[in-house]
Formats: sequence, C-alpha cells, structure tokens
Amino acid sequence: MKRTLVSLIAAITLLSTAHVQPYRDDFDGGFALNWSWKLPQNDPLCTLFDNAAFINAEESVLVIQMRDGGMFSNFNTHKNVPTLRIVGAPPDDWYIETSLRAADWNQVPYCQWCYPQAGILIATGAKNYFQQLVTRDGNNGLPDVYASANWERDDQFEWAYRVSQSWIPDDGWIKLRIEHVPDPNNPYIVLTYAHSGTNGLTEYDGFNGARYYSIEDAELYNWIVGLLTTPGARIGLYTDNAGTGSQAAFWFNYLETNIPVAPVGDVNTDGIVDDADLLAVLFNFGTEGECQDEDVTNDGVVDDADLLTVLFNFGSGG
Ligand SMILES: [Ca+2]
Ligand SMILES: [Ca+2]
Ligand SMILES: [Ca+2]
Repeated sequence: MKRTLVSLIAAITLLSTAHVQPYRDDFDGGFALNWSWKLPQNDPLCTLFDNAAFINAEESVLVIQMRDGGMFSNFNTHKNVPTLRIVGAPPDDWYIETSLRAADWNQVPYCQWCYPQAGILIATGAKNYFQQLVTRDGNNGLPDVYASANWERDDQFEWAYRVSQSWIPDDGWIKLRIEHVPDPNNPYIVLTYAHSGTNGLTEYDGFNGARYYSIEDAELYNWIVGLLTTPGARIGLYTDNAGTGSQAAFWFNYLETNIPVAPVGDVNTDGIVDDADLLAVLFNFGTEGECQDEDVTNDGVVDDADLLTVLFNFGSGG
C-alpha cells in the first residue's frame, strides 16, 4: 500500500514537473528547426549572403562566415542572421542557449576599436534587439575575448560594456545562456557563460552586471520580456566582423530553447503545420530564390523536398 502511494506520488511529481520538450538544433547534417534568414527592417531583408552560412556535416555545426554589414545603430545592413520565429508565449522559466567557437581564432581580427563578436540574438528586427555575445577585446590590442551584451531600442545602441573578465580563447566551446528566473519576489533575467576556464556555466563577474531585475532594472527587464512577446519576434544566432572586412567563420554547435518557435514546415508561422502551409508550397512550387518562406529546406528552390518536409511534419505544433 505504502509502496503504491509512493509510486503514485512519484508519478504525480513527474507529471507536474513535465516540461515541453525543448526546441533544439544540433545542426547534425541538416537543420532540425525552422530557420529563417529574413531580418525585418534590414536591407536586404534576406540576410543569407554569399553562401557564407551553411551546415558543416562532418563537424555537425552551423558555420557562419562573417561579412561586412551591421545592425549597429541605423546602418541595418547585416548579413547571415539565422533566426527562429516565436509562435507562442515563453514559459516563466524561458531560456536560450548556444555553444560556439571560432573556426580559427587566429583569423578573427583584433585591433583597437574593433569588436568582432558572436552569440545569441533576440529581435523583432534590425532596429530592436538584445544580444548576448562573446566579443574580441578591441581596447588592449590583445587576442582576448570576453562576454558582453548589446541592445538597441529603435536603433538606439546601448551596451553593457564588458560583463566578464577577458580570457585567451582556445579551441574549446563557449556556452552562452540567457534565461528568466521566475523568483516570486523579484523575477530577473540572467546571462551566464562557460568556457574552458570556468567550471561549467557561471554568471558574469561584474562591471555593469548581467542580471536584470524586474524591480531594480524594471525598464530594461520589461523591455526584454516585451521583445519576446512582440508579434514577429524571433531568436537567433549572430556574428559580426565589426567592419573589419574579416570573413572568419564561427561554428555553432547547437541552439536550444524552451520558447515556442515555428515547427519545421510551418511556412506561414502560425505555430501549426497544416493545409495552409501545404498550399503555400504548392502555389510557389518551382520558384527559385533565397529566403522564400516556402523554401523550407533553405536550398534556394521550392520543390518536392519542401513539399515532403511539410507532409512529414503535417499536424505538428499547435
Ligand atoms: Ca540597428
Ligand atoms: Ca502554419
Ligand atoms: Ca527547398
């Protein structure tokens, strides 16, 4: 009897802590999530450029080679910004996590006033975004990197300056994670990172800090939360050559989030894959060009591969 009760309680506990499976892309030979290369308010709108962003099947990574162009201030000419479109309310304990490294840190330039960087993007477009980044140190002329944060509100650029001590990068993966901690007294957003010099994920160590409290930092906190819940919001992966002309590549090992994003095959990004998506592909069958919504496979053509992808995922989401 006692044993039955214990298993019952265990079962209930399991149920109550059951979470929706996170959305995760390991870039394992192809895309597992519904990536888009469109960036609203950016010119060009389609950021997929020069075939400089692709899956490296051997390494199971998404490679993004940096190109000139930026989201900085009102320049808004960025290249190669893959995003996932948010299609539902984030859970209370939302998070976004990635792991990245430079393909070769020696190729990532370091110079005064230049800050090549890569990381996580939360955006409604090129004018309004928040970024958690790993940034090359442009001040000391040494090949150091540090963790940082940038954001823009209506093209007004702000930065949290350096939010970690700098370190000399190696070939190890650098993990970045932004999450919401639903503390009942004072919920907050926290940025953490991990690299070969830390013992797992750790909080940034100071300067302007990397916690944004709902009480003390209400304006910024509310704005970040508001970004995620604005219609058309997206989360993505980001690289930036800081105008140095560098075409060095960053490797992204995975992206994982528990924020509902458009499922694969969801052409019209309403969160479900149904006949509307099928029809959209059929009506655009045979058309070519980059960044078409109907090109689910991101290979520049709408064909039977896209049709099959929608069919295989028919009914998912919702
Ligand atoms: Ca901008
Ligand atoms: Ca749909
Ligand atoms: Ca295609």
